[in-house]
Amino acid sequence: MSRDIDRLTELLGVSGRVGFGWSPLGGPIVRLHTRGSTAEIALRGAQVLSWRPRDRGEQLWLSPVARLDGDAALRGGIPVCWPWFGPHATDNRQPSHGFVRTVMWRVTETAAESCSASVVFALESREASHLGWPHQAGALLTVSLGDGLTVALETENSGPTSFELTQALHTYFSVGDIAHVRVEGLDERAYLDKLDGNARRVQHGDVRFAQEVDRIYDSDGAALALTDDGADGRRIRIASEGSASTVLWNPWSEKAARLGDMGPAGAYRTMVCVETANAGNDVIRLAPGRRHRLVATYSIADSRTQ
Ligand code: TA6
Repeated sequence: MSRDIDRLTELLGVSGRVGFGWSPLGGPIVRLHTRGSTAEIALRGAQVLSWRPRDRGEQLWLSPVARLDGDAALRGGIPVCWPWFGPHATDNRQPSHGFVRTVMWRVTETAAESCSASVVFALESREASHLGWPHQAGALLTVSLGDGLTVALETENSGPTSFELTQALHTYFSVGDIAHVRVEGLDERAYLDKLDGNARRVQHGDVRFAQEVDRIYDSDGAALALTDDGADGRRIRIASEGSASTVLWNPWSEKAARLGDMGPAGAYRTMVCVETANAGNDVIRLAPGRRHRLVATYSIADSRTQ
């Protein structure tokens, strides 16, 4: 693999801006650098593992037991759930959240501009689906690092039949303590409560976390903000394109213990998932030759008013 890294560096590296290397988690990664900000993305799953904006610490959460060389999807960062979200609708042999989190994506492009650095990963469904998927599609994942971080997942239906696409950029944010965390922008929005048979409810005010939360909100492209009052009011703005739903998830203590890869007891208190998605009733029906882009853009707000 070191020869592959050398070759990627030769073909696609940009000195001081786009580098390739080996993560201590056990797999190849791309490192992006722009004006003091950095990001790291694993080739396995095209999974963002780290985002450190200039003069700020790590914004993403990684399980303390995260590995890139295991069989399971790495818990943390920004997993790519594609071409379905959650359990497969009809085939329980299929993996949850699709089949692209544990396969190597190809790096096809890199770029370094004055204010940004980016990398493009590509994958064809026929390369990745081990249990078979009755459609053909190509996926492109573009990560762009500037003052913020933008992740775009583009799907093209390259086959002869239409299919229903559900997906998510399943982002794990690092927080001081879940008890002091709020998600703003979903007031009066309806949501499906996955912990209560997908009961349909309405959100009142900011979303706070005092127990397991697993909800699919009809966010309809609303601008959101994750505020961590326990970490000097750190506030991350979350913008989206091509998404009408947002998933909020914290497993809390019992589910975290059952998952087995969340790390030590209490680790769940230091994370929250805010997932830019097409999930629940937000299903994309993609005709042959058509494309869809799902985009999440994260930026640090310097004050509570931004
Ligand atoms: O997005 C929330 C969710 O669907 C939860 O129900 C939980 O399953 C979580 O994703 C993690 O899924 P994973 O397959 O990564 O364990």
